Amino acid sequence: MKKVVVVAPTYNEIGNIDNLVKQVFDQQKKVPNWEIHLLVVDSNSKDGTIEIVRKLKKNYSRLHILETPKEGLGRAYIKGFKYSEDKINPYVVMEIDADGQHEPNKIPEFLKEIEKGADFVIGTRYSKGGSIPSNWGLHRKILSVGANLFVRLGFMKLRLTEWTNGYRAIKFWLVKKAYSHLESYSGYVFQVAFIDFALKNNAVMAEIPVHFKERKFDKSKINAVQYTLQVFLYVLTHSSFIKFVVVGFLGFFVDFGISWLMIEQLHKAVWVGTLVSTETAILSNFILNNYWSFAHKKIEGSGSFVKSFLKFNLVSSGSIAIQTGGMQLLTIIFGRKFWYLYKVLIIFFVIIPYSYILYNKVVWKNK
Ligand SMILES: Nc1nc2c(ncn2[C@@H]2O[C@H](COP(=O)(O)OP(=O)(O)O)[C@@H](O)[C@H]2O)c(=O)[nH]1
Ligand SMILES: [Mg+2]
Repeated sequence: MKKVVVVAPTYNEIGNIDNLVKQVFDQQKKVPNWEIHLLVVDSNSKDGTIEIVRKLKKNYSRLHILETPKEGLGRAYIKGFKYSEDKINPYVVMEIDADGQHEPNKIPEFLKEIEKGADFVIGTRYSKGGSIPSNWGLHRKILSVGANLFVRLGFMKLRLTEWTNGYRAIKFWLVKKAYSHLESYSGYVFQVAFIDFALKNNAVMAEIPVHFKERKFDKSKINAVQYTLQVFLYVLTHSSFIKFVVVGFLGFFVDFGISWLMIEQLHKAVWVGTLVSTETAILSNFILNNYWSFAHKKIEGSGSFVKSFLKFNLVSSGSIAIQTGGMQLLTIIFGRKFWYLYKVLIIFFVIIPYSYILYNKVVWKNK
């Protein structure tokens, strides 16, 4: 029988923990081929949460307790995962909030997705069938929807609708692999870092819709300003897409700078200056993308490096052809007065998606 450890971090959840424990173990009868364990990771709650859990432990042999210092949600989870590995040896771990916002009766659905082949199942509030509390104020709704949308767009991974909710099931092989990455993220941003890591390691992702209920007791422990900042910084420093756009801009300056140098300063023929500058920009873009934007798919070894560089040249020639053709077409239709506007539109709506998709599908394919 496969073991699943449901890890529930708690910080002052005395009014909620009782229900959580009962409801989690109520799911056992629905999943006879799984052995459900619940690990409460308490970070030094001052309200007596842990005393309640200790009492409950007498009735539930698969209820476990880990006490940690208060070092943030991410740290509590990592410690919980390591404890599970040492003491329980699970096939899957789950993340769940202990405050009643995640309904434990969804646990069987998570496990079903795992059985169907997923490595990482996310409970999403933002697809059909999921929800956030309807009585939340407008600013809270905007913050929640906005943060998610920012991450989705920042990573250009639109097929995932949820990045921040902490109701998940993850196969343990992936957890072990992720330790060293996740250890740098002690707070709530750990949730975003975990999905990013899973995607970069080609994990099979799945989503199931969940309702995010109103908290039953006490209030959220999140520091919204600090959290928003951490998420923003994480995306900026880890998104291949954002790095790819930055490299594109740098390439523009390399191209322009060398052209200027060769044509204006060295008085070379325009075609020579253009040829040298374009090819230098293509080469520098390729290197920067390989070692920075797509570092997780890095091409190594001189043979494959040259082959990929040639493919990169082909994709780049394609974007020159698209730009030239597109500019010509728009000029014929609308006249030449707004040529710069056409250029900006073509770059944003055609060249950027075209290059990003082909870099991912042709040059830096998944390993
Ligand atoms: N162990 C531990 N649990 C935490 C910590 N911070 C928050 N939690 C728990 O994590 C869960 C989610 O926290 P919550 O404040 O409800 O976040 P929100 O639902 O995103 O507003 C709850 O069960 C909290 O008790 C922490 O530093 N350590
Ligand atoms: Mg909560």
